[in-house]
Amino acid sequence: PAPRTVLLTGAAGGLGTLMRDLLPSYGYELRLLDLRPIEGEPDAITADLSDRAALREAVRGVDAIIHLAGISLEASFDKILASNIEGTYNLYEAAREEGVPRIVFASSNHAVGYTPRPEAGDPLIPIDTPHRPDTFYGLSKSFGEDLAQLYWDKHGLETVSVRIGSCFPEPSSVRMLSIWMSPADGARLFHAALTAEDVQHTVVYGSSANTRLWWDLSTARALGYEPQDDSEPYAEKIVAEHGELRPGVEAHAYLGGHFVNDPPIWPY
Ligand code: NAI
Ligand code: 15L
Repeated sequence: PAPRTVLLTGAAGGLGTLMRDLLPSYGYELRLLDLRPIEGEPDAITADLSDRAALREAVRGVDAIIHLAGISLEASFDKILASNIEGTYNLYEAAREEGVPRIVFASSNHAVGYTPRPEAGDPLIPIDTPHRPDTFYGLSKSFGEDLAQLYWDKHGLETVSVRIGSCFPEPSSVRMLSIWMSPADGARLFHAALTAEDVQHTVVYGSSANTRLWWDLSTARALGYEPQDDSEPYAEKIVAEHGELRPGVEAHAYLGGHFVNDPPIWPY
């Protein structure tokens, strides 16, 4: 049966807020969880991913989980370890113990961030390109994808790992013209990931059908995802402001963009 009650972790965040607006129209009843309280949502669960008892209770009885909670940019290894690596493990354990059948995991393009971006005319980046994290943050997403594979192989817990590009109301850089996922397409993709049959562990790129797309959306489309948006209408203004991506500039050379060379707190 199609999932109805869905736990949304990271519900206070940017993407969580967008999805709280968009997913109910697909018929889901969302249970919300975040470290931070959410204004206007008195029933939201305020809990840290380190709190195993709270997670066990939070996942009890849901049909699926969309796991967005975690640090969403580069940070010290210790912080990434606690929130993204141990936190994601704690959530998977709670789901396994409570028999939740499926998780949609917010992976990131930064799991493969050191992959050179395709030049015009090059083939699209395939989904089975090797992990090449560009940060400790990206490394935690590579870990999450492997954890998801383990929980499928060992426990039969299904996951769709979505390597999200940039999901914001509008693209704001030249790189984002290639990897942007409109919020409406994000909701379409999460809906497909929740409802497709027999996903086992499927990894997909998460973006709109951008004219300047860098990666192969076929595994996402195989779930039933039909993207409706394209960043190209924003291109003229963004390119006029920033210029096209330039050869020889490190931050322009890889999928991960500036994450390869300017994490804000490097060196650790
Ligand atoms: P965000 O930083 O706005 O939201 C993350 C939320 O997780 C925050 O509300 C935060 O309080 C919560 N959180 C952090 N650590 C926690 C912990 N230990 N326990 C409980 N809650 C915790 O990030 P955003 O942009 O909403 O991203 C959501 C997810 O999607 C993240 O996992 C991020 O890595 C991933 N992602 C997002 C992309 C985007 O374009 N927005 C791109 C690629 C991946
Ligand atoms: C991510 O993984 C981040 O969570 C998001 O804030 C953006 O920086 C995005 O990647 C990106 O690559 O633009």
